[in-house]
Amino acid sequence: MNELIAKISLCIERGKVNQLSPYPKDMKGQDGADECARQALAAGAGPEAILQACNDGMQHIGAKFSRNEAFVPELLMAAKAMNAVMAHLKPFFLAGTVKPKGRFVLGTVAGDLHDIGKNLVSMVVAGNGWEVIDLGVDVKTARFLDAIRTHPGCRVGLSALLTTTMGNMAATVQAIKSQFPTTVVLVGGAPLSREAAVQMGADGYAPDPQGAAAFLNQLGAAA
Ligand code: B1M
Repeated sequence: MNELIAKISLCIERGKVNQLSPYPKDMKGQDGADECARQALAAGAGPEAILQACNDGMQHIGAKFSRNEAFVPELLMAAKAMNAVMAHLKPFFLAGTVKPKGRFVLGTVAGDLHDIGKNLVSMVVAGNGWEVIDLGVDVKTARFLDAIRTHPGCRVGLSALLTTTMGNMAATVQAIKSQFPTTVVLVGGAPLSREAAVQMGADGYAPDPQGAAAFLNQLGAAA
C-alpha cells in the first residue's frame, strides 16, 4: 500500500498520467497516476492519503520549478496527472450530498489559470451539501457580479495562486462589497493569508477545502 501511495506522488511529480502515456520517457510502459490511484483505492487506501500523495508530488515539482530544474510543460503534465487521480477521488468528495444548504459561486480570479486547488474546494464544498456554481479560471470581476445577480443570496469564493493575481482578487472583493455589501466573500489559495484577506475586505479566509466548507457550514445559507 505504501508503495502505491509513494508511486502516486512520484507520478504526479514526474507527470506520468497513465500507462499509455509515453511521457516521461524513463517511465514508459509503467503504471501511471490513473492506474496507481485505482489500485490504491481497491487496496483500501483512504482518499485523504491519496490526496496527500498528490499534494506532496505537486510540492516537489513546484520546488523544482522554483529552482529552475523544471519548466511550465512539466507543471502541465503534473497537473494532468493530478487530474487523472482526481477523477477517482471525486465520488468520495461528492458522496453524501443531500438537499443543498445554499449556493456557492466559486472561481479563480482574473489572470490566474490555476484550478486544481479551486476544483478541490468545489468538490469538498459540494460534498458538504452546497450547490457550487463553478465559474472556472481567469474569472473577471464582471462575471462574479453577474453570477451574484443571477443567484441572489449566494456565498462567493475566490481562489488565487499567484502573488501577482492577489491584486485582481482584492479588486474583485472590493467591487462585490461595493455593489452587494451583504454578500459574504471567502478567499483562499497558496499566497493568501488571514491578514491579506482582512486587508482586501473579504469576510473569510480558508487555507484548505475543509476550512472553506467549515466556514460556509458555520455561516449557513443566506436568509
Ligand atoms: Co504555476 N505557479 N504558474 N502552474 N504552479 C505556482 C503556483 C508557483 C508557486 C510555482 C513556483 O514558482 N514554485 C508559482 C507562483 C509564484 C507566486 O506567484 N508566488 C507559479 C507560477 C510562477 C506560474 C506561471 C507564472 C509560470 C510561467 O508561466 N512562467 C504560470 C502562470 C499562469 C497563470 O495562471 N496565468 C503558471 C502556470 C501553471 C500551469 C498552468 C502550468 C499549472 C496549473 C495547471 C492547473 O491548475 N490546471 C501550474 C502548476 C501545476 C503549479 C504548481 C506546481 C502546483 C499548483 C497546484 O495545483 N497545487 C504550483 C507550485 C506549488 O503549489 N507547489 C505553481 C496543488 C493544489 C491542490 O494546491 O492550488 O495551493 P493549491 O490549492 C490548495 C490551497 O491553496 C487551498 O486549497 C487547496 C487544497 O489544499 N485553496 C483554497 C485554493 N483555492 C482556495 C479557495 C478557497 C479556500 C482554499 O476558498 C475560496
